[in-house]
Amino acid sequence: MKITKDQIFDFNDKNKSSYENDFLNKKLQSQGKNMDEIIQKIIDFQVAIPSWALGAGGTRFGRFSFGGEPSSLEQKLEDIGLIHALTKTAGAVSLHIPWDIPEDIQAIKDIALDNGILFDAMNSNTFQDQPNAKESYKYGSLNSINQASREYAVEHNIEVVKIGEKLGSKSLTVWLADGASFPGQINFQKALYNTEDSLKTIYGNMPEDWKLFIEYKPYEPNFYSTTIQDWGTSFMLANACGDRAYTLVDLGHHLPNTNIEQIVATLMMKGKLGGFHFNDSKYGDDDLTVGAIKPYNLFLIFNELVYGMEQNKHNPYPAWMIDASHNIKDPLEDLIQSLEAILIAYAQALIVDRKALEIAQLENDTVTCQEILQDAYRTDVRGLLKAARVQSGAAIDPLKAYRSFNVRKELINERGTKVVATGL
Ligand code: LRH
Ligand code: MN
Ligand code: MN
Repeated sequence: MKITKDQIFDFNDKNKSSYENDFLNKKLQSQGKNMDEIIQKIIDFQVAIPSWALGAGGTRFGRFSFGGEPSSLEQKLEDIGLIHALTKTAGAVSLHIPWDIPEDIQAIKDIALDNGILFDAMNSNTFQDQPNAKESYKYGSLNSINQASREYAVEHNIEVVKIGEKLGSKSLTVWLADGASFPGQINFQKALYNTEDSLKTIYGNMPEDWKLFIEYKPYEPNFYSTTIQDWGTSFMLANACGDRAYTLVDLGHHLPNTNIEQIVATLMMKGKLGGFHFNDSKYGDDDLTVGAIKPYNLFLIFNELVYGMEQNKHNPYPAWMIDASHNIKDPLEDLIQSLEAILIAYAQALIVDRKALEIAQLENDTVTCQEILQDAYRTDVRGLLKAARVQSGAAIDPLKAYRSFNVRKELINERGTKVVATGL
């Protein structure tokens, strides 16, 4: 299935009555802000869709298929193409190898090009043993005490970079499940030493224009210790690797109540925030729809991201990706909801009156500081998103358009009801 420009145009024509930005425009002008520049920033914001989020996810207790899910990489790219046609915000894919090994590279590149999709960071996978694996990752991969497993994991990462090079990707994300489930199981220092050594080898084998993103996570699947458990460990490893190695923040990878916005600020000040995985959580790494649980928190994080993007020019423009998955919603609708939440938080952060905030901070006027942030957060910015969408050729209301075009029904007609998607 493909959504045409004409379909979007007709939809927007029928739904155009629904936005009005005059009041907000006046308010922004009084702060010396240009609304058109803000709208352009919203248009420019592109978020990669991971290849593993397009089928219904599951838990270790079960998985409930949705019907019409993609069963090949080609179909996954087509699904991202649908989301991108509706939103014009999903112009990139992040591949997980070996879940999505492209067999015919040129064919994959052609489909991506046809759908306006770029290849963002490649993800390696050393947390599962694949059929016919020569070495096992049962007791770790890059951190392993077993040299053969370590080398096997390093080789896999180098292989992933080679595939990425053919596709036009420019970065590798490494997330390691490596750790221990019981005290005494591993030697912390040796595990960290091996991890650093392995990452340096991977880094040394990357092309000079590639970046390495090191993702951290406090627990799961290991429940006693994880070798790269927090941003500090990731930051330290990135520094050990070199200038093109960075920390990657996944919103779900923090212990409850961690101040993620402060982590973002710290990393950006040091020029080391490379990548970002969006999701939301109530308990752990729940991978829920972005903004579904803690939207104010998401806004506070974006507030630091926007500040960092303006102030810390030595920090590269971060690679954005949605890393969400669950087992009850239509995955495409869920991704559209996530994109909406991301853009809302971004737009709210863009309209923060930064000059007034700086003055209030200088005067130690805590109440005004809080008022300024909450004023932005409490502003309905959905009209800005709609204006951005009309300009970029996206559907003014992507979710409504998705339903009115009967996308899921069409996909089920094309692909059937019983499809097994690859991935988590
Ligand atoms: C680990 C993680 C990481 C993986 C993805 C499937 O929890 O966030 O980014 O690649 O999930
Ligand atoms: Mn992640
Ligand atoms: Mn995760």
